[in-house]
Amino acid sequence: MNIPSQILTLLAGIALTLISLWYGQNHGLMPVQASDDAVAVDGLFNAMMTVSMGIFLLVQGVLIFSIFKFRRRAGDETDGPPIEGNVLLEIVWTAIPVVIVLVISVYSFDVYKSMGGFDPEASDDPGLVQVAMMPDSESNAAFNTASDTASAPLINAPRHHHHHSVALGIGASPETANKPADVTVNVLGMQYAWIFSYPESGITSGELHIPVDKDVKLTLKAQDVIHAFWLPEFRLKQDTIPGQDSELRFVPRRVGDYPIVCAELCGAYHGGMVSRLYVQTQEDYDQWVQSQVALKDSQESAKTSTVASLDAIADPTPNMGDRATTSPDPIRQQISQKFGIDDSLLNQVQPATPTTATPTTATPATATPTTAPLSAMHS
Ligand SMILES: [Cu+2]
Repeated sequence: MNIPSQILTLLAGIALTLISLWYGQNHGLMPVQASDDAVAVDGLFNAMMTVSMGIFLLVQGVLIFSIFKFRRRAGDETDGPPIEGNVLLEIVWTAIPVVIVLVISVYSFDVYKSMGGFDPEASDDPGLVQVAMMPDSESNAAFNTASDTASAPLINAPRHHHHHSVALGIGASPETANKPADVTVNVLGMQYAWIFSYPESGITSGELHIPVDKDVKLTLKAQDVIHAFWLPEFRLKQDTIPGQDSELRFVPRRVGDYPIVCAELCGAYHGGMVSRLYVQTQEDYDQWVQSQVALKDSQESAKTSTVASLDAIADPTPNMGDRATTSPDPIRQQISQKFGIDDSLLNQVQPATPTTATPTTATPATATPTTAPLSAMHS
C-alpha cells in the first residue's frame, strides 16, 4: 500500500494541531487559579503555549525528517544542489509570525483591559503628563507663540489636575469602575517584610487576610527600595516604588492560603521577603478582624502599663524620708540603704509581705499595673 505524500502531510498536520491544542491546555506549568485575572491571564498563556508547541513540533519534525530523508547515502560523494533563495517561502515565513504577534498583542491588550490595567486611577494618561513635564521657559514659550492662545490652557491644565499621587498597577476592571472596593488594605514593602494595615479597623498584620468573592484593593507603598508584590496564584505582580503609590485590585475566588513573594531583588535578604495571603469566607474574615482588634487593644493597654512602669523606674527623685515610711520591712530597708536602690523598685521586684506592709506599698503591681508603681512613688 502506497499512501500519497499529500495525505501523509495532511495527517501529520492534523496530529501536530491536536497535540498542540492538547498541550496548550495541559502543560501544568501554572499554579491554581485563585482569581478571575488568573483565568484571563492563563487563557493568553495557553494560547501562546499552543502556538509555541505547534511551531516547535513543526520545526523539529521537519528537522528530524530531513536528517533521515536527505542523509548522505553510501558512496555518494557529490555536492548538494545549489539552492539560492525562495521569495514565496520568505514571504510566507515572515507573514505567519507577523500575524501571530499581532493576534497575541490584541489578545493581551484585551486581557490587560479586562483586568483593569487601563483604569484611569491606576495608570494615568502619559500624554498629558509628558506635556506637563516640559520645561517652562523654552518649550512652553515656543509652543505658545507657535499656536493660538486658545490652546495654552490645555497645556497647563494637566499640571493642576495631577497633584494627587498617580497610582500604577491593576485598577478597577470595566465592571467595577466607578465603584469603591469592598475591602481596602494598605501594603507597605520594606527590607525585608510586607506590612498590611487595614484602614477601616485600624489593625496591622504581617499576613494578608481578605474575604472571598469581594472586590479587594491593595494600595502598595515602598519604604526604602523598590520591591515587587507578587501573588503567583492570582497572576498579579506589581512593583512597589518609594514615593509613588501603586495599586492592585482584584476579586479572590478561591478560599485558601497562598504565598506572597517579593519579585524584585531588593537586598541581601530579598529571598526571605515572603508572607502569606489568606482568602477566607466572610465569617472567618470577620472573626479574624475581631481577634486582631482585640489583640491590638490588649497590646495598647500593655504598652501603657509598661510606659508607666518605666516612668516610675526613671524617676530621678528618690526621697529618703518616703523610703523610711513606705518601707517597714527591715531587710528591704537594709538593702535599700546599702545599695542606694529606691524602695519602690524593690517593691516591684518583690512585693512587701502582707504582715509588715502598709496599705500604700502592698498594692501588687499586677492588680492595677497602670497606677501601682506611680502611687507607690508619690505616697
Ligand atoms: Cu523586597
